[in-house]
Amino acid sequence: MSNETRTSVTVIGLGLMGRALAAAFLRAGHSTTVWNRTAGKADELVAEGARVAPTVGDAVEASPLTIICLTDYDAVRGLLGGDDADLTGATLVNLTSGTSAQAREAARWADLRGARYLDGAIMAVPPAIGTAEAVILHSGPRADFEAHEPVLGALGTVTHLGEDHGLASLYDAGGLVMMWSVLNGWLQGTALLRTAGVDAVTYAPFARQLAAGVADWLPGYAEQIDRNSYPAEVSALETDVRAMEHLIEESEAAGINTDLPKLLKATADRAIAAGHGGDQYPVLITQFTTPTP
Ligand code: FVH
Repeated sequence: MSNETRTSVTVIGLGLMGRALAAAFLRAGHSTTVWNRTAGKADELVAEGARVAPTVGDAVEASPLTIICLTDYDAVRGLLGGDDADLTGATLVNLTSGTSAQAREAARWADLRGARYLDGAIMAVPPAIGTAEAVILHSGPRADFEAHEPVLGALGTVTHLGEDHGLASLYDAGGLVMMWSVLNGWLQGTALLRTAGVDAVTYAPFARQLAAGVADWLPGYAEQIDRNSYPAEVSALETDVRAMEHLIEESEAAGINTDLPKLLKATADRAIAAGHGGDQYPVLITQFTTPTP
């Protein structure tokens, strides 16, 4: 890395994630200032070359770019929303998890305090930080992202999603619901197979292949959603519902939990009742874009 791209950076919040962020900046050769409520969590980073700021205000003043990674937005507001720290002219990148509303509100108060503000979401665990596998999403003014992209790039694969500060949190939520839904489907299948003596390790490669195949359907299904047109090219919803009935029957007969199969069928039943039985599966978007009945 050239000297021009090695700039100083501050990290506020040295929990599991914050320590990984600061360590990645140090490895990339950036002069790194840190601050944490519990001071002892900085010890290892200091041994690696970090400087500890005496106050949170000093930490912000130490660098043109300040990364914040705390438990939640209340902690961020409590720490930086008062008069203890002068934020004038600072650029804050808040990688704390939260909602899109919290991100937009944080952008408003940062603006009132004279700071530039980017929100962000980390789609990775601490050991991945500093590798290309760590996906880190940003939203807010593109110019501010581009000004600091070389430094932010030390953390992983960084992407700017758009000017709306809430976008990173929304993508984060979209990613989490995908992750948990896939995992729950896999767990339901694993529970079923175990009743026949098939262990989780035997079922996992089959489930993995299936999940990858379903992932390949997404671009075509997304086009149907954007066109609001759902011709049954491979299967109609009323056919899928019969398979959902089998899934419920199998689960009941096996004596395992039926919550997930029944939720799947209830959602499809509502769409069929609304006249969509001959349409293809993504027509169920109509059940997700409206409030829970
Ligand atoms: N760890 C992970 O894998 C996930 C991956 C996805 C994104 N998250 C989000 O990152 C935020 C921080 O998570 P974390 O794992 O670092 O969390 P902790 O280890 O519990 O550290 C929390 C830090 O926040 C400080 N803190 C909390 N409340 C306050 C406060 N009122 N004032 C000042 N600092 C506060 C805490 O300080 P201390 O307890 O050490 O004194 C830690 O530095 C989070 O949003 C995840 O969702 C991580």
